[in-house]
Amino acid sequence: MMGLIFAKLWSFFCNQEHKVIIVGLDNAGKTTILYQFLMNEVVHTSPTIGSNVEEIVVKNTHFLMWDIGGQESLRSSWNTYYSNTEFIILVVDSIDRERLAITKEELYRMLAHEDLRKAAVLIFANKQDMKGCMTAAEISKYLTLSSIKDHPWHIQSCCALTGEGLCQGLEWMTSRIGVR
Ligand code: G3D
Ligand code: MG
Repeated sequence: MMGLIFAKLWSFFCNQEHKVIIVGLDNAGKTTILYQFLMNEVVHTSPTIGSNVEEIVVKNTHFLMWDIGGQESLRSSWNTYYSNTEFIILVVDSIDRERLAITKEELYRMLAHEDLRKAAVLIFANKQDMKGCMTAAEISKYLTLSSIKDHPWHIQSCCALTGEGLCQGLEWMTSRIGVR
């Protein structure tokens, strides 16, 4: 049932041309979230186009996903994938308190980028099944999301292992499309 709704939402979303990039530190759960999308069989992957970049093409929609946990030297080329991005999905490991500062740094670096000025940001507070994890509210406060006025943003708690919360995240994204 859950899977069906998810597949419907996902295919609705994918039938339109909207570029989405999925970012987050390594181990945040990006690949697992992507796997949930792949299970709905409306997507296929193209070969890896870079050591830390994966491209997924669904009809005319391009999904570029990369880990921002790489070395500083690799990060400089990431912005070549920013142009025309409508949505940024930022995946946060809610148990990883130590590296939340790095995530914050990367978030604000992205938001300041010219090519991402029109992008809306969906933050997934992932791994909510883990004991002692930060809540979405705590992460929101730490990342000072309420200070972001020039980009639409939304934070959604989720568990990529079960798929819980992923639908709600996509729903927010589709609701944004109506606004534009
Ligand atoms: P990445 O692609 O962002 O680097 P992955 O991250 O998707 O590879 O996930 C990293 C690890 O976190 C994986 O564990 C994965 O199973 C786990 N993980 C992802 N999402 C969740 C979640 O919601 N809850 C829990 N408990 N674990 C999650 P392994 O052990 O395979 O490395
Ligand atoms: Mg990965």
